[in-house]
Amino acid sequence: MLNTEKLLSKFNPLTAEVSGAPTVKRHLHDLRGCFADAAAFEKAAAAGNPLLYQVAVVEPANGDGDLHYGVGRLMPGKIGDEYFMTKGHLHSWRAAAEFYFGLTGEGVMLLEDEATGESHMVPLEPNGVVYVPGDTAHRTMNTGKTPLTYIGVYPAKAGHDYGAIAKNNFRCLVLERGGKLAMIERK
Ligand code: PAN
Ligand code: ZN
Repeated sequence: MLNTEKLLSKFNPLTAEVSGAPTVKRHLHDLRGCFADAAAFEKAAAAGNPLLYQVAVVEPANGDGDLHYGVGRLMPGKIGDEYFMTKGHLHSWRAAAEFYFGLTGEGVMLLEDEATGESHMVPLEPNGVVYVPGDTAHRTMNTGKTPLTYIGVYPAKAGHDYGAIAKNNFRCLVLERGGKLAMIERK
């Protein structure tokens, strides 16, 4: 049995901090290649390198059946018409699914079946839980005006594979069109 410290962790839903857990930070320059409007990206990148998101990662154990979770905080903002987003990834162990629990703010998740490219845009909001099936690339976008916070729970052995997305990006993008959210195919 794990010790009490590992059996209980406490997250702050506003700051996405977990005491004792390491936090990964991603800044604008880390997202080079993710946004469709390259000129808008370069303009913003020349002006600065703000924090776009951070994730506190809680890893109590690493056995076959164990679970990990991350608490994410994604800032509001846009590059061109596209909302601030996470890099997005597949799990290295492709079969690994994940639950995302919305905590604060307004966002969406872009889910893309690796084999077929079938894509879905699913709201990520307080009291909403998004199921990310296995073999599905996933990316989170903040579509609101305040920080978006959420928890993702995944198998300890899931692993993160950023390679395919870094190479080909997602098939679709999510943007604001005439004041509305739209998912469109990348040209
Ligand atoms: C999440 C993500 C988190 C950051 O914990 O890792 O939202 O997104 P990127 O990892 O794509 O930068 C998760 O899905 N874990 O599996
Ligand atoms: Zn994941």
